[in-house]
Amino acid sequence: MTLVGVAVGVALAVVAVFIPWLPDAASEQADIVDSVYWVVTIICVVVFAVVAGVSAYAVYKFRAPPGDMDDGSPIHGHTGLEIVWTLIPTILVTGIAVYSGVALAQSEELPPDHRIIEVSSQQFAWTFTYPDIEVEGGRPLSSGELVVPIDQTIRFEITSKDVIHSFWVPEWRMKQDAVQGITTHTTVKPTELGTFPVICTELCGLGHALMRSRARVLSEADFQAWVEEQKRLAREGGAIQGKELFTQQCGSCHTLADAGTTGEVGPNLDEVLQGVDADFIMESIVDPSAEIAPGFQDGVMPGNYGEMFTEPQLQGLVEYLVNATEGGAQ
Ligand code: HEC
Ligand SMILES: [Cu+2]
Repeated sequence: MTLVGVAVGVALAVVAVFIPWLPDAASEQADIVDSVYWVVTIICVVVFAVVAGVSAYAVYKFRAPPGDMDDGSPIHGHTGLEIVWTLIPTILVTGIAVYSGVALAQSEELPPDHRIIEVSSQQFAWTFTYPDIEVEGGRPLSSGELVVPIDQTIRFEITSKDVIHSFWVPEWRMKQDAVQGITTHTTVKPTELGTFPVICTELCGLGHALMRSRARVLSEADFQAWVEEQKRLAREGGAIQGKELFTQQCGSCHTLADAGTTGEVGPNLDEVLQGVDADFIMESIVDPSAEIAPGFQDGVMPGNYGEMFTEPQLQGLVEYLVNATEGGAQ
């Protein structure tokens, strides 16, 4: 009976292992997490198969013949069996706990040359701040997309301005809640170049499904070039930079023909910005709660653009929106 169970278990485990269920593993942590995941999955599949196989066999083998209305024979337990089915799970569960603990400790190991990136979340946007990179005006570089160099360990310091969110890049595997009032952490060492989604994986309100950004993993040289470009943008502002900012930060919620964006969470800016002036646009960006566009809700548009963007960036954004909508009795 047990042999049948074991055979089914092995067959199912083979199926489980050879179908690519998981996203690519693009960080050192991903390999560690995946090992734990597969070891636990295989143990579960085998245990399930043994139990289900034995049960199914017993149901068939010991079924009552038609018309048999007798009671079953009285059974008083079996000490040997009971010891075995207590001992095996105890050993398995303890083993899994120790193995997971070691994996967790390994994945959070921080080499001395790690980089810190602050992840700030709010309904419904991510802001990534690089505390050791300074831009115009002495403020730290911050960005709506996460850009990191490859092969460098990053310690993410995660906070929330409102409800609980959760920071997750599936290809990196590490996932950490963002909770108002405390700073949580996670560690990732990206090992693959490319662009990956940043997802909020804690239901956080109306715009939860749109609370996405992207993580770009660049070579060290490209990363430095990106940093220089960000510094230049922060210094110069201007309508061209405004367009880029708009596409990156605002397009997921707003439709604007000139930028080719089609978001529908907020008002269609091609329509609502007709004939409004630059001051109104500036106020709408830095203080979206001051006036709520009819038919829309307060608290959906992020309220921190005033802190996130430099003055030249804000000016550039407004200038761009005025031009793009041909509104603006400047
Ligand atoms: C998460 C979705 C979201 C994002 C991201 C977002 N907005 Fe909004 N926006 C809204 C919503 C919803 C409203 C309507 C409620 C209000 O007026 O606050 C709005 C209102 C506005 C208005 C005022 C429209 C009017 O007629 O009152 C402007 C201008 C605007 N957004 C520009 C921007 C810009 C520029 C950005 C990027 C820096 C941006 N928004 C990012 C959702 C968003
Ligand atoms: Cu969220």
